[in-house]
Amino acid sequence: MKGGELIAEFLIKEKIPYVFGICGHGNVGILDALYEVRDRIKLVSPRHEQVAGHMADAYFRVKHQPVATLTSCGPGSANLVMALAVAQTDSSALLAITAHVPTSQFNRSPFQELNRHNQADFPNVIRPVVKRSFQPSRVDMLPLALRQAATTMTSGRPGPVNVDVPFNLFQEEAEVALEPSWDGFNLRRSGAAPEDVAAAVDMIAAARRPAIFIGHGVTLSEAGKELTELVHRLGIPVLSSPNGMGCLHMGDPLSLGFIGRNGTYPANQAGRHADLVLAVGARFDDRSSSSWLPGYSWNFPQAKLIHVDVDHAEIGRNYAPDLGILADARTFLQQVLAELERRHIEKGDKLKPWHAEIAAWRAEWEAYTRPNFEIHASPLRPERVVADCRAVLPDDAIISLDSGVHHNWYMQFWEARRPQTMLNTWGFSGMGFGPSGILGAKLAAPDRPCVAICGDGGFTMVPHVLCTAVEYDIPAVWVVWNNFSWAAIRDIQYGLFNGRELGTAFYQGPNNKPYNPDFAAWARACGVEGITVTKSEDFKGALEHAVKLNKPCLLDVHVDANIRPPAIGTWALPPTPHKEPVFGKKYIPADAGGE
Ligand SMILES: Cc1ncc(C[n+]2csc(CCOP(=O)(O)OP(=O)(O)O)c2C)c(N)n1
Ligand SMILES: [Mg+2]
Repeated sequence: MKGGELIAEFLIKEKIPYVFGICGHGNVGILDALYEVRDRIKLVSPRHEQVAGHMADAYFRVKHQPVATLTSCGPGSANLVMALAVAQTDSSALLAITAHVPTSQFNRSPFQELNRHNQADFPNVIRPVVKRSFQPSRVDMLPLALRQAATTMTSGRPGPVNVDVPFNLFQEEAEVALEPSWDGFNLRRSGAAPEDVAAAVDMIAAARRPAIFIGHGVTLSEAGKELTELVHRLGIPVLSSPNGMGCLHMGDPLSLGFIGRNGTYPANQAGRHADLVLAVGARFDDRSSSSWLPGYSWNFPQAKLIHVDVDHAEIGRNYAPDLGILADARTFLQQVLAELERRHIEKGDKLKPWHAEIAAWRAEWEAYTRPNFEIHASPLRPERVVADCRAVLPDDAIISLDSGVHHNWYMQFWEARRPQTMLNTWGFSGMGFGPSGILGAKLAAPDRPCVAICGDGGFTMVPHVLCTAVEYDIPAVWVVWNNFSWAAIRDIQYGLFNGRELGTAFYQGPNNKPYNPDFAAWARACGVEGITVTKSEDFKGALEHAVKLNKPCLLDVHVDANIRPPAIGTWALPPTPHKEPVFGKKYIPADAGGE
């Protein structure tokens, strides 16, 4: 069998229905093998390798089944780095097959070989952004490499894995057979030690102001049901990082939303005042911890911390836990539920004062924010875009967000109602993920509305996603949040550097007239329906139309750049002084020496 045929057979056997990739001289050998199996594996070729990577990443996040990317040697694969970084930092699995120069040409500096330090050195280019890279150099090395790659990407904490294949392997033949299939995702789950479960339940039962903090680990582990059961059984409020959103229905009275500068007031208050935090599959990064400044979002070590994760490296990375537990989120929650049952621990009245405090924070937050959701304006108020998306989109609709201030608004106000419905580039915040990922999401969930909400800047980085949607008939919707600026960065610049601005907005001409392309016309040029929305009264209907259309559609929505999301915690870039919250005061307990 030729190596290319073996790889194609592997993809079929492992039920990988899609390869997202772009051709190059390095991978024509395997394209020919994919031609043979084109009825069973569909090749989708976007116009940029970064898009291919984000599509595969989003496909996994929606379906929890990995797909593959295919890129050529040198520049084609170099274009993939960004997408791998996004997948790596958000623990998303994809199989990146990269092609390389023939082994007989290693170290001769053929076209596109990077070899200053080591032959065919692409695996070193991507080392920090993959879980593992494999470089088989003979056809008979492929079966093992493929099985190990597949197992690595989906076991433990998932992540992107690379198989780098020299050109000749696609064409050379050997007596080879595939190794047994890998187990698949989420099949081997680790549990906590019984004494850790008992200790965790002791701490939970003793707490008077407990809070649960969830992250992507809960989503990846598909532990929404167990989480909801625990939360309802004991009445513990939940704070969520963006990639954990929807594991608990965010309309639930115990769902307080995101914590940190762009979080909600009730979430930050609960974090500041909690006496016990149970963190599950969450990692206390700077944005969900107000850059670890005590009293802004969390109050460790005054609060006790139980930190549960499948990855040792995340347990206690930023806050030393009182109890660190290495376990799969769902298994751990099942163990806790069983222990509660065994000890007959129920909700009781002891959390009533805590619930009353939370209800009061909620009411303050509602009174502060709600009126802005009712205001109609041109350009649109950001709140209206969020509210109308929520009103129009069904609970199972998928939204993908990009990096930017539009994302901050969704972190603070989006109400995800199901797991795996809100896709965020959280760890790396790579612009391009939102508008590209939605194509992969739609292929993973063809019967559900899939809407990208992305900045005008971010969309302009990958506008060719429209061509791919047309070529492959992928009816995704893009809401371009058009504020004529790199607004997230413009606002940081304004805030930290006395209102001076350079390089953070789009202008034309000597008078700095705001500039952007006509996005709707651009869409039409690609064969996509494009609608410009300049006033809030028109947005809801336009979105309804776009979702019903069942064809790709772009809405160019002019949003007011000068209305900023209320900062609740803080975010620090030392040594520059950080800003204080605009609403509510940070809480420093008396024994920490006052404010
Ligand atoms: C590829 C990439 N380049 C630069 C950045 C830094 N960055 C973060 S947000 C942002 C501005 C985003 O502008 P836009 O897409 O218009 O979104 P807005 O903030 O206006 O909502 C930039 C440049 C990034 N995260 N990713
Ligand atoms: Mg913008």
